[in-house]
Amino acid sequence: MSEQERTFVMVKPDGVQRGLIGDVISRFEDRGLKLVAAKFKQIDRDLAEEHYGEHEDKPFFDGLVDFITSGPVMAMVWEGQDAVRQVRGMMGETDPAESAPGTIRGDLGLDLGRNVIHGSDHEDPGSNEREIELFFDDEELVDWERVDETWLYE
Ligand code: IDP
Repeated sequence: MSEQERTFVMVKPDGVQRGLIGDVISRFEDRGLKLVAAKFKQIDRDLAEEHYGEHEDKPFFDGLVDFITSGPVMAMVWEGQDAVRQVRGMMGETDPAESAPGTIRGDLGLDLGRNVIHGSDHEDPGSNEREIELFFDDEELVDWERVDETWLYE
């Protein structure tokens, strides 16, 4: 098996309200990724502002913080080979309107400000570890083996 990597994923409040948690989880499970942590929670403004800190100077920042704190989210950690980049590929582009059919945003969304899912950025090395630490304690990350791992990896 090659090197495994962990990535932080969150079904945003629009995805939760629209009943899309199961669909999103199924896609990652079917692909062969392994769920190592999950937490259904209401984000407060401090956590939202820290999570999206890189965007604090952007005009959409306040609206983004309002939105991400407007209802519960499903925060998760998924593990697998090249997981950060593979999950980003499965998500599609930031704007659902520019996302290919078959991707999560391309299948499940239409609007930039309601794009269903967050995933750590493969172009920002270390963002996966930072985001995982922000949302989860070490002991919440579960070490386990999928029974099909020998059939998923050479
Ligand atoms: P990403 O979620 O694909 O990584 P980022 O550029 O990191 O995209 O932006 C974070 C989030 O901020 C996006 O998912 C989207 O919800 C929101 N966002 C980004 N750009 C805009 C914008 O121009 N208008 C409104 N919301 C935006």
